Amino acid sequence: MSSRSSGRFTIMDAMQKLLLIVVALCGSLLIGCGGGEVEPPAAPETTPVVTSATLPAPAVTLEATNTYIPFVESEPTATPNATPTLEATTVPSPTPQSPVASVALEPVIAQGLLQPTFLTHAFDERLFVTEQVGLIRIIEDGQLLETPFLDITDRVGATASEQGLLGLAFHPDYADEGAANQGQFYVNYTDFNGDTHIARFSVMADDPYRADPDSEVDYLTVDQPYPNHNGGMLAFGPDGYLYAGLGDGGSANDPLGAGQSLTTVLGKILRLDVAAEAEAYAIPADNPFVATAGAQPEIWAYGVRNPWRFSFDRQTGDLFMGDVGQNIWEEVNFQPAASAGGENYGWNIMEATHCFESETCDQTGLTLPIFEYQHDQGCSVTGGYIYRGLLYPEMGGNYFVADYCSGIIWRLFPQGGGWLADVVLDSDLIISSFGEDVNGEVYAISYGNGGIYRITPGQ
Ligand SMILES: [Ca+2]
Ligand SMILES: [Ca+2]
Repeated sequence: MSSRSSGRFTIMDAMQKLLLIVVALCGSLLIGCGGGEVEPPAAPETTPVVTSATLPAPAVTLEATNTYIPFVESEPTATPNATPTLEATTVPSPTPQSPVASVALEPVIAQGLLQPTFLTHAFDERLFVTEQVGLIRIIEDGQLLETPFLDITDRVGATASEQGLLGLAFHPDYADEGAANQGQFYVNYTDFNGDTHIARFSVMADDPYRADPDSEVDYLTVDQPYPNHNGGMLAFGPDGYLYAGLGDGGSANDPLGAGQSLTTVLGKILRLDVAAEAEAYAIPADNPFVATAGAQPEIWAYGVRNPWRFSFDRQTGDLFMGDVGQNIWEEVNFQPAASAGGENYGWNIMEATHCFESETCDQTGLTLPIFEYQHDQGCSVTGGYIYRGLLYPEMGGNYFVADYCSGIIWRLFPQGGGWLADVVLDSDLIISSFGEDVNGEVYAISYGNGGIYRITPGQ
């Protein structure tokens, strides 16, 4: 397949990349990385911080990046990689094919979206893309349709870089004629107060290209003490429950102690039964903390800082979760499909595999990541997908993850009880998210220039 390589790296390319990095660091969708924290004035801070006053408005970002022509270059396959392979306690099954050495990005649309944050499907060939301001757009046959699928800009607040319409999941029965949840989908957005909403909407009965903005059923509202670390991911697990990621509330260092506290839903992965009742969610009886006094029964796993993007392996049901680190380390976590929940992913005792701001720490009971990288390779991890698509069988079993600031894409592959991690592309995109279509093809979402790119094998 064609890559986006445009030949030699030129001064113009270098300048474009520098511009992109500056834009990325100065106020676009920064998912909780240390240098981009949007801090309240009174919050204690130990790290260099870009204050909200210095952040340009989103429109500035858009202008700056709309003129950008993406340059994506395949990595030489022989490039050595300094990233260590971390030992994992579990290796997913079945054993996949082989690790890919490089990937390329093939544009589906090269521009046109406004600050896209996520991509998914509704069990047909169309791609559904969220825009941060509060729109869901449809791409059909390579064309971005003009009329939005959903417009809730009247209730979505996106004044800070990590706010807005952040997540979307179609109910597994969305396309099932006569099912109770037919035509229903779920979104995660922040409102004008910055508070999180997980809400359900319904498609119009007579138009599969339009959803009804008045159909909202607000399932869960979560007070957000700080503008950043709002999580945002929604995904249905193989058990049919809706999983939602919530960050630690924000600021820096987890001032609320949310990650390690079971009394708050902040800093958690939640698991909700949205099918049992018509107008509210129910708590699955086997959620791990339903019998724990004082614990929020929605909690599935805890100890996360900002689990911006996670995904279920559509073949095995295993969970991969990127958790955005603070100043030094970014991480990817793995949860086997057989997990009963209750994992403690470590924050803020640890940042990835390192004791946080301490020489030593008690690691008892913590689940450590399968992959980490340092901030010399980026600033904010964008968790992706394990490839199970049809077009490129040679990519089967490879998990792709990126860094938001650097545009680097890594591939993880199980090997020898651990995970082989290598850079497979150093792109110039600001990758806000990955997405998966109905056939399992994987896409990179370019926040900066509003494009969607299919991941293909490299050359
Ligand atoms: Ca927050
Ligand atoms: Ca962790």
